[in-house]
Amino acid sequence: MANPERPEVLAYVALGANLGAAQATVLAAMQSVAALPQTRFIASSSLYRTAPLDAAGPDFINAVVAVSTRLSAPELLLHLQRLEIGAGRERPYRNAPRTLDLDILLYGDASITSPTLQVPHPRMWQRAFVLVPLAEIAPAKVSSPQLQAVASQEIERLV
Ligand code: A4P
Ligand code: MG
Repeated sequence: MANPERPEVLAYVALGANLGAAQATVLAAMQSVAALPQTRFIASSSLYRTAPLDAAGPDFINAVVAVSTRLSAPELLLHLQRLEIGAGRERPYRNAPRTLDLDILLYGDASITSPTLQVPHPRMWQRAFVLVPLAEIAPAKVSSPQLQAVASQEIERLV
C-alpha cells in the first residue's frame, strides 16, 4: 500500500551477474526492480560486459537502474535480496560467481552505516562496472576524475 507520509526517494541500484543466462537475468531484474511496490521506474543503463574485479569466474554483465521509491532503504534491500534469491543466488564464499547481485548504490542523499547496509555503496568509486553505467544515466553523479580513476578496468557496452 502506498505510504503517503514517506516522500519518494531517487535510488540507484547496481545489477551484476556472471553465471547462467546473465544478460537475460539482468534485463529481467531491471524490470523486477522497477515493478517493486511503491516504486516507479526512472531510467536504466545499457548492459555492459565487464572483466571480473577481485572475483573469479566468467565475465560479468553489469548495469544500473534508477527508481523513485517510497520504500525505506532497509525495505528496498530486503526486496532486492528476495529478487536475488528468486534468480537462484547462492553464496558459497565472498565474491563467488553469482546468478544475480543487486546492490543499493545511492538512496537519495542518505548516508547509511548499519551492519547490514552501507550507502553510498562503499566500493562503488573503485569500480568501472558501477561508475560507467551510473554515469550513463546520471552524469551529474560521477565526475570525470572519478571515471578517469577506473579507466584501466575492462568494460564494454553491449548494443
Ligand atoms: N550490504 C551492505 N551495504 C549494501 C548495499 N548498499 N547494497 C550487505 C546491498 N547490500 C549491501 O552482500 C553481502 C551483504 O552486503 C548483504 O547481506 C547486505 O546486507 P552479498 O550480495 O550477499 O555478497 P557480495 O555480492 O559478495 O558482496 P557485495 O558487497 O555485493 O560484493 P561487491 O563488493 O559488490 O563485489 N566484478 C565485476 N566485473 N562485476 C561485478 O558485478 N561484483 C563483485 C561483488 C566483485 N567483482 C565484480 C562484480
Ligand atoms: Mg551484493
